[in-house]
Amino acid sequence: MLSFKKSEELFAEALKWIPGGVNSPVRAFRAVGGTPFFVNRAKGAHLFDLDENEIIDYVGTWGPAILGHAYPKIIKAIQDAAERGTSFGVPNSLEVKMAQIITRAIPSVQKVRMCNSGTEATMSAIRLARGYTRRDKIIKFDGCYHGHVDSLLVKAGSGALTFGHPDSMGVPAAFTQHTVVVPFNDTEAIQAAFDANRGQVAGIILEPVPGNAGLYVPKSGFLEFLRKICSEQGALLIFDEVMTGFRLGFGGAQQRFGITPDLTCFGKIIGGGLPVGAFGGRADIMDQLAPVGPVYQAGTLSGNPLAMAAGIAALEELENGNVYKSIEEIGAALETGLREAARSAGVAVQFNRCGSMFCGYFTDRPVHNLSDAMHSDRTKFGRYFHRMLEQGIYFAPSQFEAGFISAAHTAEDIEKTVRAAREILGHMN
Ligand code: HOZ
Repeated sequence: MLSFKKSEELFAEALKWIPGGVNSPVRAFRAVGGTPFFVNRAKGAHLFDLDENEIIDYVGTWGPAILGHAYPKIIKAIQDAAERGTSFGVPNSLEVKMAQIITRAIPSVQKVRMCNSGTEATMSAIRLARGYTRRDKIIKFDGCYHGHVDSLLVKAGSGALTFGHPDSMGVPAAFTQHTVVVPFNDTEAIQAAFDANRGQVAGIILEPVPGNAGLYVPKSGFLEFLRKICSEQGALLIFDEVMTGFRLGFGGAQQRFGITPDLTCFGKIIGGGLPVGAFGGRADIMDQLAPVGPVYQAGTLSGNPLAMAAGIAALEELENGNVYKSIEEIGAALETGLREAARSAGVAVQFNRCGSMFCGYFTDRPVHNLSDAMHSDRTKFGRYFHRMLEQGIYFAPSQFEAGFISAAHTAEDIEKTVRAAREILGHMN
């Protein structure tokens, strides 16, 4: 059983100077109790904390680390770029190269604008959709999380849901009056939302595979329905692929499900672990952005050379390597092992997986949307989380987050994880 003594001491210190001791709420372990560990270094699929514990990591810095931590080609690219300067505030050639890779990978993206986080990407895409359509209403799904954008912090997932504040204080009601929230996988609710807001809907924004209330997948025909109704109603279909982009395949969820959105938001993997975001789509829509068009969007560090270099190194590796086949296989092995561990222990678990993203819910009912996810026994999840961590296995510290597999996870990592789960679940009922 691992001890986290040094981390506990440092967290006590952090609490004095940083709100909640963390720079992003989901890191604080509040949903599962206890205190977070501090990472000293990371390599491949493993984290090494202050106490020198070696921990198998299924969070992967919340998505970016698809190749594993400290990937040599990414580190080298960052070092080389840093030698030439860390920020210019004028165009650099890496921005063009990044745009070429993204547009080649994702045919729906004809032009792309870089920014600095997924939040900036979704915020800007929403503004652009409103500017392009000259309409105000946005439809979103409960449990989907699109960063901490004012107008989208309504029935949101991730930390907002984990801490019981899916509607944040500090967001004036006027800022969310144009946000219409519907349940995921519910075509009737969407039809009703369009009927009630005829000619006013600028777009629908969604995570095509929602990964911020755990993980559930779109039912057959659901994404096709969204595409069709948006086209019929003159609204834009906006895919938030901050998590799924370049993860569920080189072409993201849109390639996996064969759907063409009008706009797509990116982040995480395209920065190779450095802060980044991007949004792109049809050229006629993107050309509404300043300086060409009337929709303003900007950023001092947008297209930052270090983030571009790291992201390009990651994307080139993904484009040329065997990563997607390998993480699909690792994901399948983890799913088979954990399902079997739960079954033999007699613990009801719904294991949802899409490629290298997964979530186990402690419930006997299938999970297709937020209200299903809410049936999970979160006390059980918390116990399971801590027992696994004590064995050196780190899942996201909340029932309402997805797990991530990287190409660096080995068969040995999976075996160790399944063995620990079998033992722990066996003592859970
Ligand atoms: N999208 C991540 C959570 N699902 C972000 C992590 C964070 O909020 O720190």
